[in-house]
Amino acid sequence: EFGDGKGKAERMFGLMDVFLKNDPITLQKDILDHVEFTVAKSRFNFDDFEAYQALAHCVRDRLIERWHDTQIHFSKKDPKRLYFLSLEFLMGRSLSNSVINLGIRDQFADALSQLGFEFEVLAEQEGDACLGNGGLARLSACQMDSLATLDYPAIGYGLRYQYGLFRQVILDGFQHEQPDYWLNFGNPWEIERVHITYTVKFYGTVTDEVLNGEKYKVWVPGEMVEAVAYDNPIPGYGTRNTIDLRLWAAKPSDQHDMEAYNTGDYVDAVVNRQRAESISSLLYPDDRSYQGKELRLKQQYFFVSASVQDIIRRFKDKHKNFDEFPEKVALQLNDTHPSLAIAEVMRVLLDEEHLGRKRAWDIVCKIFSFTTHTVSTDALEKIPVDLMGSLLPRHLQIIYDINFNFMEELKKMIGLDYDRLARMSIVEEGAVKNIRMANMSIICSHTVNGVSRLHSELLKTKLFKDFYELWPHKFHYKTNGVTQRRWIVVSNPSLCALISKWLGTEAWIRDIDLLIGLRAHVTNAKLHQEWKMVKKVNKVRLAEYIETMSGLKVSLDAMFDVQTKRMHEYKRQLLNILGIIHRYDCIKNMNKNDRKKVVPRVCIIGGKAAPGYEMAKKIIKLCHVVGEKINKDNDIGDLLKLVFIPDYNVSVAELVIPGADLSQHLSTAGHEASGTSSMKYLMNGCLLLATEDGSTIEMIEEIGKENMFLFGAKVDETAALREKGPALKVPLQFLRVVRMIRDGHFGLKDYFQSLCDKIEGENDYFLLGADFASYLEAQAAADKAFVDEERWTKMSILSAAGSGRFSSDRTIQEYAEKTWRIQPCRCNS
Ligand code: H53
Repeated sequence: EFGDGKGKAERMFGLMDVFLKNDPITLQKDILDHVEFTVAKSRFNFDDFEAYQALAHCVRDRLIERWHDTQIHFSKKDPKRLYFLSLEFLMGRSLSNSVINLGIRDQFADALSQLGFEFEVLAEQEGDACLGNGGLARLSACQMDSLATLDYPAIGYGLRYQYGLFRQVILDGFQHEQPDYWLNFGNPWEIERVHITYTVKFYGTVTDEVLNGEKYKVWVPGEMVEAVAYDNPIPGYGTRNTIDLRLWAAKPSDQHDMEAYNTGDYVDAVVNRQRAESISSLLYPDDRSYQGKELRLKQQYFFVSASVQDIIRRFKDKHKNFDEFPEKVALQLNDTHPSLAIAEVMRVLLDEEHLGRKRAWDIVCKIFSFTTHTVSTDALEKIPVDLMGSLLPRHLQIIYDINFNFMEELKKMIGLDYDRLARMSIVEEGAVKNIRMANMSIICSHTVNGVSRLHSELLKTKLFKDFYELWPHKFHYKTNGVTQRRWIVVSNPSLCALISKWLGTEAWIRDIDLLIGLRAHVTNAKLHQEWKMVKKVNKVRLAEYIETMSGLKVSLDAMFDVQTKRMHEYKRQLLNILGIIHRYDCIKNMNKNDRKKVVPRVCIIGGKAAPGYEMAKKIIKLCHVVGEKINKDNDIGDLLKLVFIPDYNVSVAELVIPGADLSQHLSTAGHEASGTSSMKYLMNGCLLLATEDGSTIEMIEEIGKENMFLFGAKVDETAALREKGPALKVPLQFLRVVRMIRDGHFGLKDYFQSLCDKIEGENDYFLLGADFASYLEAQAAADKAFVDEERWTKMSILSAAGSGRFSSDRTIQEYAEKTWRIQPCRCNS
């Protein structure tokens, strides 16, 4: 890192000001230079993909320039930094987002058009970086964008998986998973740092050693792997600040298996070296179920160990001792996946820095904050003690030690309430002993955040009740948010232009609260006309996509009704499909006159199912068989269509969300911690049909009940409904549609029986039957509103106008001020 004071680097930088220019001639030359020398194609002959590669490198150069400036600035100022640890970052594409945040999109578009290329066409060439599963992972990506934009000195740490989330391919209506080898054509958005490597240790034994009369533990590892840094610059909008997302890749260590070489087992030793790389080879595709897999634990420790070494190295560059560590370092645990960082910091401070237990523990308690994303006990991570002991023997000792001390303290506070002590212990006793990662995270963090107000209430009253009663001050929430840069500016340029025009400023792109200004024009006929036009443009784009993908032509006059998210029973895609069957059934039974009153719908469903999640996969298949029947029924025509959009990912979302009229968020109340896709739809002026769950409850406060279609049991009603069991009344329409599936109306009678079994009678844990009537009412209300164009447009404008609270800028600001206690550090040069 660069030195203090007026070093050579600073003087040179001062002379050069902005190093790379962005006038059309420079840009064209730079693009052609990259065609010729980076892509190694002739500048007289290159195709769209090669042009994209060259363009990406050109943008990368500019990112690197600002990234350097920012790092130098941070290093000089030495502010308290936030280290954001997450096993998943769902970044999607980078090109458009980068040029927009750098403020040079138009310059690039002009330069390209003079070369005979269209910016949008080239942007389409880029593949998605899918290093995450769903909501949690995309949230990390949105938060990185906000951290950069708000000038916070932050670094994200994660894993550079070679295989991202599987590609979903639909064959005959069934989901198949294909590997996503996303690095095939290189990745211009990362910088490989061959010199930034750390050794990560695994297995082995722990011995005692004496140094200067003091006893220390020494971990003698059985395996060592190198972590190599890959830096991904994240540009802020309207600022030079460009922060770092540092992802680690596993490489064999030179120290690896020296013994094997010495004993002459050369071939085996080389093969073993190769195995080391498997640590960062793939992203686990199940986003909620935890299986005690060794490779997964290895991934977690690998990225945590490399990150902690990097953080401590950076701190020691500037400081002689650890006194100021808590004033300079905030470590954020994105769920429990990185929670081994707690034991790792403890280990380094104890065994390597020799700080002594009291000081080490004191530091640990001041630097960690933890955000949990789940509402269910089943989703909490547990690591079998045997696995932990074999892979990380020293960490297991440290965890036991933390737990012992905690239990002793706890006994003093609550007495010998053994049940409660057992519930709160980090170690779960039972046939298999487990380490409860959430308990460890709560005990060792100064703050525990939920992701919506309701979520936080559930944490306090259910999931972590014991801890809340002990430490009420630790429990907080920061309602999730999404970045308007990606979800309006990049994905909906027409809406972006319209908003700026009507607000008379582009400042809302950094200051989302300004969106509220749209309310002042909500009855303006001119705005209505333009607003409808924007929606139309986006619907055309989506309709074209549907046609190229499935061959299905859809009517633009129909309501585009969308549900896109991971497939989960609790998210109740099944409720949507049952509703569609009901609608189909009704239309079939109508006379010609009544049919004229039907609001035509294009129902769109998209989302991936975890490969081992059978029920979710059956729902996908059901969606296809129902779609096939409806779409082929000429008698129905444009009144109803059902489309499944395969391989839903960030770039598909960018296309689908702006084109939606209505979006559905159907989780059984109390099951969605927050939900973030609803925020993206809302910002795009899409109306919500939703249960009162997660962050929707807060949306009601911003948008008003009258501008949404709400339905279903509330969170405090679900338990009573479940208790009713067989006595629970479900509407006849519900029984009828389930019967249609059971009777083979859509084929595959036997295959769907188990699906039907799960939603009938006592088995209907997610209360589809109980909520069905109210769901249909909400759907009818949506139909009614849709035919009143003026009312619908007004509701749409009010949805977007009221979405400001759901920007990740607001979330990040709250975290920065209340949890991490960090200050902006703007690089002005
Ligand atoms: O995290 C989102 C929430 C959403 C929640 C989701 C999530 C995952 O994506 C994966 C695992 C997990 O436990 C939770 O389901 O409600 O909006 C971001 O906080």
